[in-house]
Amino acid sequence: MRIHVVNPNTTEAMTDKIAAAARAVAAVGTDIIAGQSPMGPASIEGYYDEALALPGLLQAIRAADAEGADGHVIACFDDTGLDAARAVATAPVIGIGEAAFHVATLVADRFSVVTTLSLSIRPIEHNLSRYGLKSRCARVRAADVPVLSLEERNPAACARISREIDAAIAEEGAETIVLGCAGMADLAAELSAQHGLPVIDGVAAAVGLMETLVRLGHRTSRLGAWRPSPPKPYAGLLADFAL
Ligand code: 5HY
Repeated sequence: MRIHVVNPNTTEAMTDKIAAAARAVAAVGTDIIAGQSPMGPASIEGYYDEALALPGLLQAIRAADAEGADGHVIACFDDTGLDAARAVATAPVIGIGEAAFHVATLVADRFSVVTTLSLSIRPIEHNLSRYGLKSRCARVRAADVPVLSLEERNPAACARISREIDAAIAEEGAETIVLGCAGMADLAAELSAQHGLPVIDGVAAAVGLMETLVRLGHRTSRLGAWRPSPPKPYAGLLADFAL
């Protein structure tokens, strides 16, 4: 099977890190097709970045879909454009946030999320509510590390994330931790060993779940809102995005 893993931001170093995390868990026979948005923000922190990451992300997903991808993984923790992507892609689509939450609930009754900036907390909380998982999340915390500070190995950023994990265990009794950024994908194993609890990376979780979806032959249902919009003209810069 061919799984398209797309980074909705435009930073190549993050795309490389995401691709490595996906390939590290992919089963034999699974090809990871790693890609990134051809336009938009270098990182996604908050609603404005998220909104302007959408055209490039959807363009990348429609292109990979036309090339026969068996599934799409959106590798940004706020599940950028997940509904729109599910509406237009013929193959199933999973966001790394949603995937990590579901995996967390399989190994713990309550989990905490450690994300980057406080700006990212509310979008993640909204997603938890939308997915019906708010009651299983003890708290969404921010380590106050910008996304792009995670491009390369950054001991100071790792130390801040680790401190938030200690606080999550001590203050809200977190039984497992979900890492709230694709840029943290390479930290899960060492943080889990260091803190003695499951630490979940969404990229790995999404690849595992997508392999199961494809193996079971499940695709996005077209009976609800996850179906293409009726064709109509688009004007201006987005003229080429008309369906
Ligand atoms: C991410 N932003 O996973 C999110 C994290 C965040 O560019 N990749 C990004 O802070 O929302």
